[in-house]
Amino acid sequence: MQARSAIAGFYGVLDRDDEALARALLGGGARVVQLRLKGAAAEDVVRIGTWLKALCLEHAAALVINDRVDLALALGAHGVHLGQTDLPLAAARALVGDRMWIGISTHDLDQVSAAVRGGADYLGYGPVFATTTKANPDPVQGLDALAAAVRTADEVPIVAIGGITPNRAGSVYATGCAAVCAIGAVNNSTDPAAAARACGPGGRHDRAE
Ligand code: TZP
Ligand code: MG
Repeated sequence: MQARSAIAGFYGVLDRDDEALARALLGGGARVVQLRLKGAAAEDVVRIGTWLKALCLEHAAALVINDRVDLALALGAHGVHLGQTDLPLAAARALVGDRMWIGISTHDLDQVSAAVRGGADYLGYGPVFATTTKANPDPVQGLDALAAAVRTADEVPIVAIGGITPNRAGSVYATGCAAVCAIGAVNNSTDPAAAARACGPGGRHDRAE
């Protein structure tokens, strides 16, 4: 699977041990699910990642592991997602080679340029809007900065993240980003599959919040 074809539309994040939520993300159109369990024990990430990988494969979707290259390798995940203070891109690439996508979180244009130069397979960019999901978030970037990031990244697909809701998704896609991630608005929804679908490229983006 190519990152450029999978990083498209709704990008799901599983942030808890919840198979029903994982099924809703995939049923709602996620082509990628990132397992993001901040502070979890390695054994829990591997246990949850094992059933999540099987579920992703059933849906022809990709599994990405947040933060931990070692656990991504142990799970045979499709990719690993690294922040600016995680293992540096070059060191991660030396470990995984071409076996795994490396996604890099970026928060300004210098970080975008550096990640592209370093050979990242895709980028996260944000927070586009204010978020309460992430501890100590970087400054809000806004839609114009997201559009500039998309231009800077050129062929490298960008996942927009941070404070995105179904009714904001249309303006986010209008920047040219490849994919949209919405954690709180989807995972805390009473109908996460419908919320995920509404954050996809074919979703309805005109609903009142
Ligand atoms: N990186 C930048 S913002 C963010 C991450 C992980 C959290 C996004 O969560 P939400 O609920 O979609 O704002
Ligand atoms: Mg990280």
